[in-house]
Amino acid sequence: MGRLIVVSNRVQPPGDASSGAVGGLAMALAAALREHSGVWFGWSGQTIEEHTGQLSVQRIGGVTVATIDLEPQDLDEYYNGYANKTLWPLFHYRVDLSVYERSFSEGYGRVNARFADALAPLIQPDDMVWVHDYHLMPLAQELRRRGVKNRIGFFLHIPWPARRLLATLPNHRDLVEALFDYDLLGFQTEDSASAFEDYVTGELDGSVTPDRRAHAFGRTAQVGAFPIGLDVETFEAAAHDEVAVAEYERMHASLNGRAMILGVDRLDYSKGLEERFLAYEQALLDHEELREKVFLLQIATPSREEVDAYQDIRARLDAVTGRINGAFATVDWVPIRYVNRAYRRDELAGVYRAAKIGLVTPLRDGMNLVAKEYVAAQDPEDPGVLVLSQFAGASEQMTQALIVNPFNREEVAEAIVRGLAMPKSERIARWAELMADLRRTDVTAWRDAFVKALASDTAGTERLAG
Ligand code: GDG
Repeated sequence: MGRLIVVSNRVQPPGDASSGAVGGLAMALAAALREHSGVWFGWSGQTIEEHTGQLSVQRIGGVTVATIDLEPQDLDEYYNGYANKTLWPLFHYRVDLSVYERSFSEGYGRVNARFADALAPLIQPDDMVWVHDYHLMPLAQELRRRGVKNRIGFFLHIPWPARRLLATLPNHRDLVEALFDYDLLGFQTEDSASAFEDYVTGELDGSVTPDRRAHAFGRTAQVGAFPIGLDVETFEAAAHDEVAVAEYERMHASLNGRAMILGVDRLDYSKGLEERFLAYEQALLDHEELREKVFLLQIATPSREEVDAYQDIRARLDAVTGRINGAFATVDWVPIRYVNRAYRRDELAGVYRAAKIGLVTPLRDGMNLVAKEYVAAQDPEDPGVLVLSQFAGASEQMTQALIVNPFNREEVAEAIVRGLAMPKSERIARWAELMADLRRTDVTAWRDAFVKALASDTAGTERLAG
C-alpha cells in the first residue's frame, strides 16, 4: 500500500501536539500520522499579499509536512467567510447565523482549486488521500479535474445537517455533487450518516444500498459512521506528568472543600455556554443547599475572533456570568469562575481530574472530545460524573454518562444535582464502562477503520473501470 496523504485546512506538526494546540482535529491527526510515514498537506496559517502556489515542505517527527500560504482575501472569503460564517453555523443548526455571500463561495472554490494545484503533483500512484472537514468539501472534485485517480476519502468532523436545513443553503446541490467525487464519505455518527443518506434519497432522487453505497449524479460513494476517538494513551500520560499533578494539587487546594463543576470549550455558540450557565443558575435557585458548596469553572478559549457572531457570544457570556455572580456571590464565594485563556494540555488534564462533574452540554457537536478527555483523566478509585448533551456526537457512544437535553434548563440542573449526590459505587461502575469503551474506540481504532474502508472500497474501483 502507498502512503497516506492527509489534507486539512490547518496543519499542526506532530511535535507540537502536547502543549498549546487547541482543536480536537489537530490532536487526533497528530496521533494518526505518528505511525504512518505519511504526508500532511494544508494551509501554513500564513498569508502573503500575492498567491505564488509555492509549496513549503518540511520533515517533522517522521511526517512530511507540506504547506501553502493564502492571500488575505482567501482568508476572508474561504476561511472566515464560507467555512466559518456560512457552513459552520448552518451545519450546527444555526440558520439564523448562517451568512451567504457570493464572494464567500467563490473564495471557497478558489482556495480548494489552489489546494488541488499544489497537492496533485505530490500524489503518487499508490497513495490514498484523506481529506478532513467542511473547509475542503470540493477538494476531490478539483483533484479529479487534474487527473487524480487515487482513492480519496472525506471525513466530516462536524454534524451533517437535516435535509431541509441543508436545502436552505444556496447551491447546496453543487456542494453535495462535489462530495460524489470521493470514494468514501465518513461521518462522526449514525445520526449524521443517515441525515446525509436522507438528503441523497429525498433531495437528489439518488439511492442508497443496504451496504451504504450512495448513488447520485451518475456516481457512487461509500457512506459510513466513524466516531473519532481519543489518543487515550498519550492523554493518560499527560494526565500523570508533573505539570498535571501540580495543577491537580493546586486546584484541589483551591477547592476549599467545595465541589467543582467543570466546562472546557472553544468559545463557540454551538457549545451551549449560555444555556449551561442558566442551568447552573437554576440548580442554585432550586437547591439553596448547593450555594457556597459548589462552583462552576468554565474555561472558554477564545476562537475565531474575526467573526462577529463570536464577539457577540463573548459579550453575552460576560454579561450572564456577571449577572449570576452578582446575584449569588458572597464575600468568599464566587459561583462561576470564567476563564478566557488557553491552558496547556497537561494542565487541563489536572483540572479535569479535580472536577466532580464534567459538564459538556453543546447544542450541537460533531463528537466533542472534551467529554472523552474528562473521562480519561478521572481517578479510577473516585471518578467524577460526566453530564453530556444528547446533541453531542459522543452521546451515541457514551451512554453511561448522564445524558441531558441542553435546551432544558431544569433537566440539566437536576443532572448536576444527581451527579453531585451519586454514590461512589455507581460513579465507579459508570466510569469503568465509559473508560473501557474509550480504550476500545480510541483514535487508532478510528484511523484504522477509516483507512481500511478507504483501501477496500469498491466504489473507487468502479471509477477506475468506468
Ligand atoms: C471539532 C468538532 C469534534 C480546549 N481548550 C483548550 C484545549 N482545548 C482542546 C480540548 C479538546 C479540543 O480542544 C476541543 O475539541 P472538541 O472535540 O471539543 O471540539 P472542536 O474544537 O469544536 O472540534 C468536534 C472534533 O472536531 C474532532 O473531530 O469532536 O465535534 O467541532 O481536545 O482539550 N486544549 C488546550 N488548551 C486549552 O485551553 N491545550
